[in-house]
This record gives sequence, structure tokens and C-alpha cells, in this order.
Amino acid sequence: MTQPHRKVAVLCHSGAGGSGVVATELGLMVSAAGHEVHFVGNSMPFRLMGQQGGFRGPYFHQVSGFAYALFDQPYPELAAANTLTEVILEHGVELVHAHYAIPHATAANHARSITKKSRVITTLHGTDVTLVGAEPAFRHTTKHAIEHSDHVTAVSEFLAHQTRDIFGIEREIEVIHNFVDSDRFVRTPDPAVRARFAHPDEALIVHVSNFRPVKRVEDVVEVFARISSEIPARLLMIGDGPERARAFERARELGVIGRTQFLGSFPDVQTVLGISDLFLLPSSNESFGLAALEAMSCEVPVVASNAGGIPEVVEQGVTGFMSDVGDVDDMADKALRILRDRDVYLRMGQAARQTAMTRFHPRLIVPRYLAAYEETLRQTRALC
Ligand code: GMT
Repeated sequence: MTQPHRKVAVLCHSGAGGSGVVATELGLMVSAAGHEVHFVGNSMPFRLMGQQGGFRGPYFHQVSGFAYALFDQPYPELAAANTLTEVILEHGVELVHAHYAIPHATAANHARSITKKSRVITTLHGTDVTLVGAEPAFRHTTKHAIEHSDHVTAVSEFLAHQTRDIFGIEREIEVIHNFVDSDRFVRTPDPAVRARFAHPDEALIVHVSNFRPVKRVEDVVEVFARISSEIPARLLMIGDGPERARAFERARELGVIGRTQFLGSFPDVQTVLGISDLFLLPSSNESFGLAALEAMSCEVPVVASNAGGIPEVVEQGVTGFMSDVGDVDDMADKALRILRDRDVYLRMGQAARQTAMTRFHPRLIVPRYLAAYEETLRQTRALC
């Protein structure tokens, strides 16, 4: 049975963070499936840049800001709700998909009560619950946003449990894991690209994140320093954020700054993942670890912390290794086990790709979101 053509608004963070990446990749696929997709955000989501397909969309609507001297703080939720209201009314949007609880689910719920026209599906990504939502300053508003969305999804079992535990919420939370486009995130052993970052005999180690404290980027440098004291290696640090300077300083102190490159953020991270040998993700908490999955799709084994939802993505000893949070010695030992033995390295890389293809492929995950959209709209009609 063919699905009806739907009009969907997607509200997400624009910067280089996992929730914005998932929102964008999903929105592009929903659009490619023939639906009309309207992204709404403070600026264009970084992975949407250059991806818009012309007059059929997806479209991007910038949230209108208003700086007023009396307001000593910006009011992002109100501004997003207002722009969203305009988009719903102008384009006949039936469903808003809010990625991240605060301020997006609150803004989407707000726009729904203004317009009385659209439904709200909220996807919880991680720190919206574990960090922002758990913070007393946002606890009640986050809980309300989750309870009053028409449908709620979480990107891992871990996050669904955390949400229930932290807020005492009993409503259904559907777990829909993140996905990776395995056609784009693929091994591309281009010697010219690789030569830009490493000599042929060096192991190329990579970390991608938004360099927030939860990512423990200093641990990345610590692990790398231990690896590079044993074998020739280079480290690529991709992304940017508040802990970048600290990581840079640690690399200098440990004497590995000459073998470390801080590349900043860029959308086609797959080019670098496709020539890398090992991915490090030593986070103190991680609801899923999308960056690790993108690496796995490129046949890159992962060494990560055994935290949050990471064990739902990385299989211990099969697609990589996990260690206790902060145990940089163990992480380095495990990384060396992979990098010193070509058979282990190849076997893990292939298993990682296989996992990405068989458990986290868009053809498995995107239809689940489309089904959630239809179910949410069907229940709406039943309520009317
Ligand atoms: O913390 C980040 O890396 C960004 C954050 C976000 O919401 O933008 O990522 C969260 O969502 C990603 C996509 O669902 C998950 O893969 C990350 O694990 C999650 N981050 C944390 O839980 C720390």
C-alpha cells in the first residue's frame, strides 16, 4: 500500500551534534521518500548544507530572532514556537518532529496548542534527558514536554530507561536506534587522502565529537599518547567545542602535539573516517554514540567506554572494545591489540561494517519513523 504524501516540520539543533545529524539525515530520507519536509532552526543544520533538492524541498526556515533590551536572556523556545506556527499555518504541516526535548519539544507543543493543527513526535537524543533534563532548572519543563508530545521515541534502550527513571514517566517511549547511510559511510582507501594525514606506516586514529565535557576529549589524547609511545601513529580530532583548548594543551604536555591534528568541524566526515584505522570514544556517558556507528560503517573498529547506550552499538571483542570510563591504560591496551594484529583489525572492521549494514541501515530504521508518523496521525484522527 502506498503511503500518503505528508507535510512534516523538523525542529532541530543546527550545529555539529548528533541530534542535528540524525534529524537532518532522517529529514532528507523522508523527503526522498516523497514527503514534504520543512526544517526549522536557528541556522541551517550543517549536514543540510548543499543537500537541498530544489523546489520540492526539503525547505529550511530560519527562526526569527528578536533582541530587546528588556529581555536579559534570549527566549529560544518562544521564537522557535512562533516560526513553527507560521510554517504550520502557511504550509499545512500535519506533523512536527522535534529532535531534543528542550527547547524543541516544548516549542513544538506550544505551536500545536496555538495552531490546533499539527501533531508532535519527539525524539530524545541523550543529554536532553541525562544532562539538561536532569538539571533542576529544566526538570519540570522537560518532563512536561515529553509527557505532552503525541509520540515519543528514544535512540536507545538505555535512554528510554533513563527517561523513565529520571522523570518517573510511565508513557510509552518507542526505541528507534540511530542509523547510518552505509552507501556514503564506506571504506575509501584513497592513498592521496590518507597521505594528507599520515605516513603509510602510521596508524590513523580518529575522534569526532562536539568536545563537551561528557566526551572526555583529554582521555582521547591520553589514550593516543600511550598508543604512539608503542607504534607509529597519528591522531585526528574532528569537531569543536568547549574542551578543545584543554585537549590541545594536554597533547602539548604529553608531547604528541606534532602527531595530532585538530581539524574543526566539517560536514563530509565520511571522507576521513573512510581512511582511518581506529575510532576512540571515551565518553563519560553516551546515549547511543552515532559517531562510532558512522566509523563502524567505514570498517573502523571502535575503542570506547562502557557507558550508557554504547553497548547497544559496539559489541565487546567483535566490533571493538569497551573499557571502564576513564581507564585510559586499558583503552590503550585494547587499541594496541587491534592495531598490532592485522587479522584482528580486519576482522573487527568487517564485523563493524556488517553490524552497521544489518542492524542500523536506513532501510530498517527510516520505515519505523514513517510508521510512527502514520500511527501518530491515525490516533489524531481517532481523537477528532
Ligand atoms: O552529545 C553529543 O554528542 C550531541 C548530542 C546531541 O543531541 O546533539 O548527541 C546525543 O545524540 C546523538 C544522536 O542521537 C547520540 O548518538 C549521542 O550519543 C548523544 N550524546 C550523548 O548522549 C552524550
